[in-house]
Amino acid sequence: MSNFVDTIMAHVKNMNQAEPEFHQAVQEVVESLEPVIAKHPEFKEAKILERLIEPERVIMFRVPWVDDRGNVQVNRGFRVEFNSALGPYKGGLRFHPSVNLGILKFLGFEQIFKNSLTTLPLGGGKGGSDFDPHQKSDDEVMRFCQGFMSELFRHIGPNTDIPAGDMGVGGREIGFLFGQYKKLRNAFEGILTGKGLEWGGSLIRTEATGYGCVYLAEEMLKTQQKSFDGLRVAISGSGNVAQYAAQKVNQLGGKVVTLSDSSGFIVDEEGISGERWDFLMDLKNFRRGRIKEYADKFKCEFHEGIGVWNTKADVALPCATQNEISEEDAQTLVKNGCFCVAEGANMPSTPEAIEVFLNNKVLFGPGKAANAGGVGVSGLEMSQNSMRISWTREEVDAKLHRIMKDIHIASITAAERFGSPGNYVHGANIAGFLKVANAMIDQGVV
Ligand code: NDP
Ligand code: 2IT
Repeated sequence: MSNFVDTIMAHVKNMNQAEPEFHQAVQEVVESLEPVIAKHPEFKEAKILERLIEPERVIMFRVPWVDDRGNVQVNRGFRVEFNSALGPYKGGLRFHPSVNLGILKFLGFEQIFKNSLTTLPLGGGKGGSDFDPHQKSDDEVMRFCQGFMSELFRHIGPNTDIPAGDMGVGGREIGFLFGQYKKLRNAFEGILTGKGLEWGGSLIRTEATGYGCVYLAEEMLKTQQKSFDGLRVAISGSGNVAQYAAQKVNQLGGKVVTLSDSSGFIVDEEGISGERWDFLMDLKNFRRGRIKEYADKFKCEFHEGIGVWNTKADVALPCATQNEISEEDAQTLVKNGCFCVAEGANMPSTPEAIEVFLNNKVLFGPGKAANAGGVGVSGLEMSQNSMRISWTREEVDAKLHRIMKDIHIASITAAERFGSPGNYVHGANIAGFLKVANAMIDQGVV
């Protein structure tokens, strides 16, 4: 490691102890930025990196609520308002028992660069709670969301901070959160994205992250004169991102052979499409069941625990959670012939896994580029809310496609310009950073 990276990382680790995911996210960006800082002494002088790694504001709060048995429960709520150089804070809310400040700081930090890559005027933020929506009734989820918003509403606004969904926060939760905000503020405002289509949501927002991930992978494949047609695709997760990544792969002629959840994974050699995909949608979005039920219904393989990456595939789309692809998983994927990986999830590959992919010339699209379609269409939802109009499905999909193609070009161009052609990790980090850094310089020391 160089002196520059060493110095920054020593500072980050000292100031943010016990936040390993945050350290990991910062380290990757700082390593990518070495050649940029060498060429731009003005960034060093203005202490851009030191300022970027410090959130502008962190809000932590108590969320008490009452469960169905009448017992009082207490969870912790967070909103990390990381950087507003390019626009109001923007990023999802995650409800998962693993949520803590370090996880939300890694997500908020990455969001700054991802949002910059979309080309839309969006700052970066993230929030959530250690509340676990699994096995909760709709009423319990509603009471929790109302409790959560009873504090969050003071901190957000259509020009200040606009949260959205992430793990454990989908259409149901966004509805409950929106209802409570409206009641408290007595204002119908676009303060959340991913809203219902009848009350301010955008067409294609539900599909956007999964579709965008496949569009980015398609662009990477094109650089090698390949397409999805006839390819075997392994996908992890079976939530929002995985579902629509699978649908888009099917539409482009690929075959999705795996999906997973936190209990295990399925391998379906018939391909997860048609009535099988419809069954999955009902299972996960309405019955809220386990992936094993899919295997029971269609008589395919189910394996408990992790191991989804042992499935032979040409393309891997990790769409579950952080650090789900270990070095060994990456080696197995490469050994089995995988030549393209696009991260639907945030930071699903460990640094060691990324090294394996890059050393083996795998087309590797990092999350900041590959999953930016979700927040991209969130930005489009905000525009439609401000103009009080709704674009058609075709219009939004075309804009999403354009955003993903532009992210591909911006990443390739920045990688080339700063000495690592073909490295989308460096390219995405650098392209995302440059706009934010220049905006921070323009806006002075604030
Ligand atoms: P969902 O909650 O809809 O789905 C998450 C899926 O991942 C579920 O199938 C879940 O299984 C599985 N999962 C979670 N933790 C683990 C684990 N430790 N091991 C195995 N499987 C696990 O979330 P999303 O689909 O929205 O999000 C998935 C990823 O995509 C996250 O990294 C998120 O940050 C990222 N992302 C999401 C965007 C969005 O618009 N929603 C935008 C950009 C990125 P189970 O139900 O059993 O917990
Ligand atoms: O990680 C992400 O980009 C998201 N969860 C979506 C954020 C958003 O504001 O749509």
